[in-house]
Amino acid sequence: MMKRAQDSGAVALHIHDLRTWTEDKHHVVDDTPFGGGPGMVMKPEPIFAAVESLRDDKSRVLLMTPQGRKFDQQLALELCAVDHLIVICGHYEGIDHRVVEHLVDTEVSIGDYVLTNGAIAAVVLVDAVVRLLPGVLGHEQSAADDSFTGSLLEAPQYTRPAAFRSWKVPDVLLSGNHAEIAAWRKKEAIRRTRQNRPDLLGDQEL
Ligand code: JFB
Repeated sequence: MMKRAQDSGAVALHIHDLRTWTEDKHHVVDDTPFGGGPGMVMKPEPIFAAVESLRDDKSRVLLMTPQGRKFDQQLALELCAVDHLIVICGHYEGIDHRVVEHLVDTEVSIGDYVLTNGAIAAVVLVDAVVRLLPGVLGHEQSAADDSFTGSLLEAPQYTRPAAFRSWKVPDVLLSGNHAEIAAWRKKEAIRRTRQNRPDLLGDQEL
């Protein structure tokens, strides 16, 4: 998807090594934390130099961090309308907080689990945003139909064969009755959402 999006001109992706913006012989980007504690913290100077050399007035600066705003489809839709995203991917235990306070527009977390570095999270964010760009998916209706754009999970899907190891595809899907199929899908979507993601149904808790 990313390759085709780039080839079609829908998006350009550039990956930068922060060490490019260091001035010391060993290209050091981290240091020990003030006040003590385990691990290393990313120094502010290379990050400020990198972002200030890359940004323009249409840029939005994101920082991948476990402390960020939870990434969801709503944020993906918001970000796909931005001309230029700069995604800072940290490593180590953390990042000098002056970066957060004076450089970053939005701190983003892809979920409540702990990764080893921000680049893994950035791949997830970029994938979710790029597939929303005009012309990337090809079949334009699907992005709008997806789970989470509405408030229900998608209904189960089946393809041939109609019987596999004695497990049969629901008769209604073979009936050709489009109104009945739509009603069945809605019922199954609600069932699945109640089972796997009751939080999406809100207070009614069906
Ligand atoms: C993102 C990261 C680390 C501090 C740092 C940079 N959902 C997510 N979980 N973990 C990350 C994330 C996002 N987005 C994440 C950037 C960095 C984790 N680390 C490692 C681990 C624990 N505490 C460094």
